[in-house]
Parts: sequence; structure tokens; C-alpha cells
Amino acid sequence: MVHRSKITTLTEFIIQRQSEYPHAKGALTRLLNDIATAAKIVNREINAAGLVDILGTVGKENIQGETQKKLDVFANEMFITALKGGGECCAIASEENEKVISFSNEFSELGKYVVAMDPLDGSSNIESNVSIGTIFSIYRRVTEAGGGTQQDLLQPGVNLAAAGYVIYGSSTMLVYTTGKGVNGFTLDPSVGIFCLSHPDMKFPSSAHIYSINEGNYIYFPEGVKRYIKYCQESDADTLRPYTSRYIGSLVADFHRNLIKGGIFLYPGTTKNPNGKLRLLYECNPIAYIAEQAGGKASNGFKRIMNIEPETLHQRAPFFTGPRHMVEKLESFLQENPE
Ligand code: AHM
Ligand code: MG
Repeated sequence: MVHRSKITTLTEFIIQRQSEYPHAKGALTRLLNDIATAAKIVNREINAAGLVDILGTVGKENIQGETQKKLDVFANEMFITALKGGGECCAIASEENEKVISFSNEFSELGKYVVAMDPLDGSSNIESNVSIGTIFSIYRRVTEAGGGTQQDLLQPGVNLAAAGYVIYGSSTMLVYTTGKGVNGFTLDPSVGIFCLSHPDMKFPSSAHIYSINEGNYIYFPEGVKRYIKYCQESDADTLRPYTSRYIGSLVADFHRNLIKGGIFLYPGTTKNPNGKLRLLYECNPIAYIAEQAGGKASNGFKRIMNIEPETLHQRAPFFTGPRHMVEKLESFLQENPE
């Protein structure tokens, strides 16, 4: 007879976790559930992307000057709708919207949380069937009443209440943390339920991957150039030369590195000194997960989660992975200041 171990669903898991906080009223649980529900609907559209008229662009640019894909717009609307209807979130900052979306209806303005998100990260990969993701940051609001404001969203990563990502890959997973470790849930598509598949995720000690868009090499700071050469040198004790892996989709690159062990690098360049990735909804949530998985996230000189944000869409150089790899990279940058 085959014995199946108990299946723990995402909903069961977050309710169990909530019971560890005697004063919790379930608001964060409901908010995470709202995100998971929207993610399932986005997942359905992504899976059908080749079948229905959803590939391609809508002929507009977002605030970053990037062409919006139809799926970007769909995912953005879906998460906004789910969070607005859920009542726990009083404002959203999204990669796709220039300004904060404040929910000032009498239902949502009581929400204690705000969410910063990249609804569809890595969207340049959509047409080629490469993994894409959703990234989210959840903060407690700091204003007292009414719809949430920019002030609620311009908080450093150290104030995060929760963060996570959804990866739409060969399977769909939701990975999140509330500051008590990192747990991963795989969507069972036959029943539409996220089930705990990766409890207490940690970077493995045998890390040997580096992930960077080396096509930009000539624009990188000297410290990064030297670190890349270090990764390529032979040294059995440190598992070098490392393997190079780069998808061009932050969630997918980070997720692989979390499971297999590797460092992700998106440095500043001579053209873009702050790099490409956005602090509030790309760097901070991934940094929180990295730290909770025993790793580190830095802009090369400072912990990402300590950076005080000044604008919603600000960017930061981003290096994340196992602690020892990020610290090695930092030493190269600090020895080679520009
Ligand atoms: P996006 O949010 O517009 O999709 O851009 C972010 C993506 C990340 O997923 C990825 O790490 C990076 O851009 C790749 O950039 P590049 O193509 O410059 O290597
Ligand atoms: Mg995006």
C-alpha cells in the first residue's frame, strides 16, 4: 500500500503560522491568500498565452519607458483587483503605474497593509516561453487613516512584514517569507491549490553558479569585472570555475540560485549607475527572501534592506546569493572603488 504523507496547502500553512502570533487577526493571512488567488488567474493566462490573443504589446510604454506587454497589463489589473477587493490593502505601488494607487473606499481604507509589486517580472521573455514571475513586498501602513499614500510605501526593506514571488515555470510556485524562514509551495494545476513542497528553503553550501548579463561587461565597475574573472579561475577548494547561468528573468535566476547555490549580479554600469532593478518591488523582496534563506543582498557597499527609498521606482545595483559569495563580491568592489 502506498502511504502519502500529509499535504499542507498554502492556506493551511499560513493559518498555522498565524496561530503563532496570539494577537494576529488574520489580515496578513487574507492578504497573502488574495495574492495567491490573483497569481492562479495570471498563471492560467500565461499557460494559455499561445492560444489566446494575449501575447504581444498594447502599444504603450510604462513609467520606466518600457513597452507594456498585454500580459503585463493583465497581471497588473488582476493583482490590483484582488487586493482592492480583499480589504486588507490600502495602497499599491506597481512597476506598471507611475503613482501610488490609493484605495480610499470605506472598505479598503481600513486595510493595515500596503503592497509594492512587479506584477510580471521578466516580461521580455514571455514570447519565448521562458519562466517569468511576480514579485511582491508587503508593509504595514505608517499613516493613520484614509487611503494609503506614498509615505506608506517609501519604507526600507527592514520594515517588511512579508515578501515573496511567484515563478511561472515548468511548474508554478509561490515562495514567501514573513521573517520566519522561507517556504515554497507548488501549484497543483489539477485542483488549483498551492501545496507546501519546499519547506524552510536555504541556500546550499555547495554554491557554484554566477548569474550576470555579461554582454554588458565593458560597462561594469572594475570590481565586478575582476569578480567575474575570479569566478572563472580554477580552484577546487572553492568549487571554481563557477558555472555561468543567466535567464534574464530575476525570479527565475534567483529561484535557481536559491535551489542550486549561486550569486545573482545586476551591477550599476557606466550608462546606468544604479543598474536596472527597482528597489521597492524587485530588490527588497528578493533581499528579504535571500536573508531568510541564509544569504545576503547588497548594493555592493550596503545592505539592500537598509536603503531608505526616496522615490517609488528608484533603482539599485543588486547582488544577492549565499553570504560567502556576496561578501567576496563586495570585497572586490571595495578594493576597486571607481
Ligand atoms: P522587467 O521588470 O521590465 O521585466 O525587467 C526586469 C528584468 C529582470 O527580471 C531581469 O533580472 C532583468 O530585467 C534582465 O535585464 P537584462 O535583460 O538587462 O539582463
Ligand atoms: Mg515587469
